[in-house]
Amino acid sequence: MIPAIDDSLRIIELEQNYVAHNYHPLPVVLARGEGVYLWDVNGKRYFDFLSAYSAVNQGHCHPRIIEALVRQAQTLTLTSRAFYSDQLGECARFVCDYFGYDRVLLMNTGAEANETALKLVRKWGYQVKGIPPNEAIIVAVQRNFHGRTLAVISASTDPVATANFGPFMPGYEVIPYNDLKALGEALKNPNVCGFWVEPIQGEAGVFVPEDGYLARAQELCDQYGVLLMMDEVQTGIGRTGKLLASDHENVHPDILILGKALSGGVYPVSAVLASDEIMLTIGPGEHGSTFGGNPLACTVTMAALKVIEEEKLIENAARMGEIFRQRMNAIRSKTDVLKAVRGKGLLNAIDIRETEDGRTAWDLCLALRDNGLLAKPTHGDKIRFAPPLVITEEQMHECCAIIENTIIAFGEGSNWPKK
Ligand code: IF1
Repeated sequence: MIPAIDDSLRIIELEQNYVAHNYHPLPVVLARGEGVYLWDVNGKRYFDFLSAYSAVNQGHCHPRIIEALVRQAQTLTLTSRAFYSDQLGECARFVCDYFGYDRVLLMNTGAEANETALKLVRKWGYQVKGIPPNEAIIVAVQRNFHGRTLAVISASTDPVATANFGPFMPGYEVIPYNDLKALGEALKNPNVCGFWVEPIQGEAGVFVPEDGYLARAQELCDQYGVLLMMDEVQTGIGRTGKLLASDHENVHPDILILGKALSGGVYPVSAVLASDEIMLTIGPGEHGSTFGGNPLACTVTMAALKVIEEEKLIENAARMGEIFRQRMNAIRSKTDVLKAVRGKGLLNAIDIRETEDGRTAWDLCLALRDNGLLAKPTHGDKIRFAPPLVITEEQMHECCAIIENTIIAFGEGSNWPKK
């Protein structure tokens, strides 16, 4: 049923008036989701090509995950870690077997999981590698994104993320991404305990490093006795057409950082996985969280990971991603709007040329919205395309047609000089 009056403007105004202005949302007010679809308050249906920044890989309101959530919510939600719960051990074993690690530490958000990894790698650096007290260095890369907390943004090179939030945490060395020579140099410092990196840089605009970068980085880390800390919060759980993006190069990170789709976007669950040698450097009272590893999180996580496997979402992401990039590349000859197409699996981005009359990627996203597809621009000229991994081939072709038609119409009237 379509309501008589469009409530969107009132709802947007409410947010404007009462919510901190820490986001700039696309003007669409969503009220319901199912699989690849979202509906706004007026009942208009959209394809979701953001998936809540890759958290909803299993699709919106997946019935199996929601069933697990409701069942556990009616049984036991939170005990704190002061006591044992009947879900945590089982979930931990399931997650460790699933990803091939000895131990897991469960937290809630991606930023917290990264914070956890930072503490863990320092602890290991002092206790196992023998770095002198307070001298530990973590190597990070330019244009990284690992979340919003102070320790995390202390390694950021994005002025928007850092301006007026100092003083920052010391102990980082920041090197260029996709630069093995710089990495080899940085790791020579004996006080380096960890190399902290995303296998594909999401926030930077889906920047895929050269083939072999991750595998060679792992070799260098092994050579210098440094832990490879892989942030797969955005790239993990099938998104790139493998369980982990690291799997494209058969890399097994020393510390694996997960979040988002670990719970199918149903509940905040994040995790750090590592070997006994690394994880057991942290003892009772040294790290934790009231909600981390709670029974609800555990039940939801197991259900969400089973869906990935049972519905073969990894294979589907690989196949649908091929279709998407092939079709997007094919229209580059028909329009000057599309400057570049990048990505792996269903983590993709395009770069947009601003039109002569000054319309940008933001305006293109508004047009896509009007045509029934939701995506978000970033860094002015980039648009990320990351639908839920449950998208069917037929839906993917329908979506590609929407994107192609919208892009071609967008460029009409503009007469760029030929490159
Ligand atoms: C926002 C991007 C996506 C992440 C990686 C940790 C976190 C994230 C690799 C933190 C979070 C988000 C959150 C988001 C925008 C966003 C994002 F644009 F920044 F790149 F996904 F596309 N590591 N990514 O990508 O996880 O604490 O948020 O649970 O709104 O800030 P979190």
